[in-house]
Amino acid sequence: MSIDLYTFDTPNGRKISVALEELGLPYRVHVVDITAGEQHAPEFVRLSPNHKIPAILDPDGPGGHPLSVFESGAILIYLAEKTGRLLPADPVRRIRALEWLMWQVGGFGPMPGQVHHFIALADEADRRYGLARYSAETRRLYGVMDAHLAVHEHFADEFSIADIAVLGWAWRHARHQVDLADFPHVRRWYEAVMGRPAVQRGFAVPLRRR
Ligand SMILES: N[C@@H](CCC(=O)N[C@@H](CS)C(=O)NCC(=O)O)C(=O)O
Repeated sequence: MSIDLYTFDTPNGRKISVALEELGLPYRVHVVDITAGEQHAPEFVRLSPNHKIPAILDPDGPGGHPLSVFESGAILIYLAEKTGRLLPADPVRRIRALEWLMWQVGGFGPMPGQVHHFIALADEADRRYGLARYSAETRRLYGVMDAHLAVHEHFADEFSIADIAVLGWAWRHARHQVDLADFPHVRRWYEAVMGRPAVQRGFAVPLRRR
């Protein structure tokens, strides 16, 4: 049975279409147009009480019962555990993947997300402080990634849900005004994971109605 994916064409939304493609799980997309306020519709809030995409509904959850999941990090863990893939079973390798997954959800998402917000403000006085603060922190996070990827092929020991989580936001590097030429190890990793056929399918699936 297909998993119902409630999402939109955004960094957090793309993580899940990429993961579903990588895992080869059948799914149906339900576009939740957050620019039109559809994240506040009562039927969506029943799945995602934080009023944010993405969310999934798995009709074939544990015990054969339907299960809904919100928060992209939780969805990635759920899908990895459902399939036994993209999250190592070995406790040390598993925690390495979870560290970077949490790092993304807690930092490399909220920080570039603030850059996207402040950069769009028309008023220069409103824009200046927020853009300076969040751009600096976003660049610092790229530096953290670059140092890690200088000595690791992937975020964990192998391609995992941590790579997918980070990729959702690295995909928007131009929008938060980061030139990957400044972070050569991030660029090497980015080009490699973007070259994966399933990743390309996950970014190509239409997540907007128009
Ligand atoms: N921590 C959440 C963040 C989700 C999130 O921020 N989603 C954004 C789109 S990328 C959203 O739904 N925004 C709509 C709104 O804030 O009203 C996750 O990782 O799933």
